[in-house]
Amino acid sequence: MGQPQAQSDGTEAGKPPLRVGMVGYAFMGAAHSQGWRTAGRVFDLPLNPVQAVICGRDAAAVRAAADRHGWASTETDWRALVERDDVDLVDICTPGDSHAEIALAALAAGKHVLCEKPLANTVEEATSMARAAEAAHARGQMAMVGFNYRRVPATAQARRMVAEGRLGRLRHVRVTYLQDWLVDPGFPLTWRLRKEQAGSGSLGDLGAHIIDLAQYLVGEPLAGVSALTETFVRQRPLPTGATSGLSAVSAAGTGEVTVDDAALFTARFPSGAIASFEATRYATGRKNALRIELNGERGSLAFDLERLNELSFHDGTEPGTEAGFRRILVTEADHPYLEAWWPPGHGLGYEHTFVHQARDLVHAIAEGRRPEPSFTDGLQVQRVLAAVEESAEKNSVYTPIAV
Ligand code: SOE
Repeated sequence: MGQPQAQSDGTEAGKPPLRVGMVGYAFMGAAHSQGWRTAGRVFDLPLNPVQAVICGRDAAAVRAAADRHGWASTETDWRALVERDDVDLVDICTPGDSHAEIALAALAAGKHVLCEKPLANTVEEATSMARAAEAAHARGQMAMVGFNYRRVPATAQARRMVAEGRLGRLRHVRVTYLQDWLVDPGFPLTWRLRKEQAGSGSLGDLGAHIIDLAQYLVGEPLAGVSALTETFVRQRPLPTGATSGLSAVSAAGTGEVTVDDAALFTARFPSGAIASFEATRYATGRKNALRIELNGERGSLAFDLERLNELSFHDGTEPGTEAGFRRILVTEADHPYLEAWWPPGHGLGYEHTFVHQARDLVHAIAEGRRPEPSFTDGLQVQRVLAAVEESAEKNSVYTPIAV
């Protein structure tokens, strides 16, 4: 671990603060809270993240969230949070239908912004957000999208290896993101199943992650897609309002599911690699199985989020009699993000991706550097999501990604 001088609240003395205001306190709010709480305690950061205020509409619930996750104060109206003088950065952890409004207000109020994925519910919203963010970058305000899987040490190590040419020219990219929390048709109609709130279903929720991750690993944006989507269960019980993580309680009555349950598409990268993507919440037994494999002329790499401290690497330049996939344990101090953590072999988990995300954003802000993924990167993912929907509507017609 790093050796900063700790104060009684565990953060570092003598550094300028970065006062964070978070909107939303459910699953992603809890995950981002971990990130803000831990980043400055583990990494030697140029700014000291301070959990200034958390916002939610239910006063009692947001107070409980503040106590649980270490926030100093609460608000029940995000507009009040955005206007506060003691907030430098607004972290948006709400459903997609409020991302654009909050982000635009925060940027207009002079704040830095971190926004959960997908950036928005439509290309139109994402375009206005990217425009505002680019103008804000020029004023020294930074805006980043929360594609946290770039921050798994193993995926960052995979990016390094691709960039170093260890795989040579890429031919295939194979990506799946499989969950199963909708298999039960009695699972209630929560916000993730409503187009007006979530924008799309498994496509925006899971597909956005794998689109971003694949483009990040390959190092270029997708050129076009041919897609299929399906909604398997079209009516679901209405929820009572009580939700926790991905679970919820149902009440009497049913409502219509207005998003996709599964999305499949093939795609082309401009450099010639072809790709397949699959996102679903109906892969019985698969809880959070994000898997990616890259096959190049010189080698192959594979990653599985359920074994996130590992990479599989086949070095195609080794003699055939000795070659094969070997496991790289990504826990060495020289691996990305691991200089500040535990000795080799003492692995990390899901929550550490949010710590690394906070770390990277703090550095970008302090160094006046445009963070990655920027809102412009988020807009590009949004265009891929739109092209997938358009292609699926036209029975898999190849649909180029708009630029
Ligand atoms: C639900 O499918 C979910 O929580 C996503 O919303 C997250 O982005 C993903 O990381 C885990 O699964």
